Amino acid sequence: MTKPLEGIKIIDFTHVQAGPACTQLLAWFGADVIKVERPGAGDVTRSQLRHVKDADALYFTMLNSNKRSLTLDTKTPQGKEVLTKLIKESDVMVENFGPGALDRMGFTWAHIQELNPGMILASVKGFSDGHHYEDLKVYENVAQCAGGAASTTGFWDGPPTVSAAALGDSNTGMHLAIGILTALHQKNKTGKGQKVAVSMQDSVLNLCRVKLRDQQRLDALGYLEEYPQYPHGEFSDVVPRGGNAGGGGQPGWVLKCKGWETDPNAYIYFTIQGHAWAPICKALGKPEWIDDPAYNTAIARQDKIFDIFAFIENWLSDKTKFEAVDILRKFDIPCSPVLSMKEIANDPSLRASGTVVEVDHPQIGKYLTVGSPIKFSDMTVEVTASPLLGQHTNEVLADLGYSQEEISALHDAKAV
Ligand code: CAO
Repeated sequence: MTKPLEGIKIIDFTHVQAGPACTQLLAWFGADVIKVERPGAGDVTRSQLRHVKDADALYFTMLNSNKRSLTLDTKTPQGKEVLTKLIKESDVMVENFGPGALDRMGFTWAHIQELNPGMILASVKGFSDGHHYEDLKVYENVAQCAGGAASTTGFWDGPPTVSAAALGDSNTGMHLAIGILTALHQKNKTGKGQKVAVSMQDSVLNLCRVKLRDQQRLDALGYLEEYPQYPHGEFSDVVPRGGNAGGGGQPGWVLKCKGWETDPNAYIYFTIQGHAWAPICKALGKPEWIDDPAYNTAIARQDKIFDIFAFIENWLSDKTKFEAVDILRKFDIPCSPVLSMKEIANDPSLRASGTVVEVDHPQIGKYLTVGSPIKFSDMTVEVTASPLLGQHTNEVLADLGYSQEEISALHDAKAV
């Protein structure tokens, strides 16, 4: 079975997480992704947080599966020549270097277009072109702070808080993948490539859009009715941190279940969605709340929301998080156990769906990774091991038409 992106050749000039997450996704879907890395060193994540001495670290293997690795020193004349050939033969080049690095290497967008007018150049930067911080190098948490996630995450009496989810890195990579596929679709019609640029700040903000909604509601009203601060707390002129309240507007909270005293994840997330109120009352054994005007609307409940949560916690106190969800699901109530990474790693459903996959690697043996979260009816995504540094150098050079002697000369010159 052919894969949808088979025949698309991608120069993967990415490192760390934001860029590699994008190109890994495209490789899963069939693109030939050639990871270009500096000889001797490679992507810095190969050696970051290793758990097996001298082997590629999980940080690398979990973001670079299904790719080929070409070592190339693009600052040498011979390395530039190889890159030039590669550009002429490829469809997409993806990079997430620091600002200006590609230009300093001699590969400006204008030059790339001269070499290959069909080329799609896809870039991740911390901030967008022309932004007053465009010169900054950026990592994950920097982007979460710049994109509005940190100021709106956490509890009102604590500091701004970053999320464990890679909102700045992998999320930006996913945005870039959408941009690349869009540009490829356009190229099918026009034959022309284009530059696709995604900033980490913008990608974080795109996920914080409801908080920009809330800022405007706050400006207009002076309060936000679904936040825990309403009606008793104080609002300033900026969107406050709402703890575990639902960001979209559905009041909910993380609630303790049986065993919370010793298990840090013995909790469920419980949403008091408007339409779920009647089933919730039935499940909790409080049918009298269904039509009681003091309880039957979200706004009526808000001033006693923590009393309601305390009542639910009392109901949960003799139930594990899994037992509680099994009861609540029968009433069609939106909820979930708070799952630890250990529980996720061992979840049979996630294994069966290919979302958690076991991969065999020549240096570190078997390890788990997150497979494609996107499922297709006509394609099963197979996750293969990430390449060792330079594993495909000779193969890629031969594909480009280099003879064995020329390949040896490139090695001797330390260009590959
Ligand atoms: N051959 C020769 N030189 C190479 C090379 C190769 N194959 N690959 C990279 N280099 C060079 C670059 O040309 C650059 O050289 P100059 O600065 O001298 O022009 C140099 O390596 C450093 O590149 P860099 O700026 O990308 O790397 P850094 O470690 O200093 O910064 C990072 C890392 C991530 C902060 C920066 O790349 C960045 O801001 N990227 C954009 C935002 C981003 O993607 N951040 C998320 C990363 S995931 O958390």
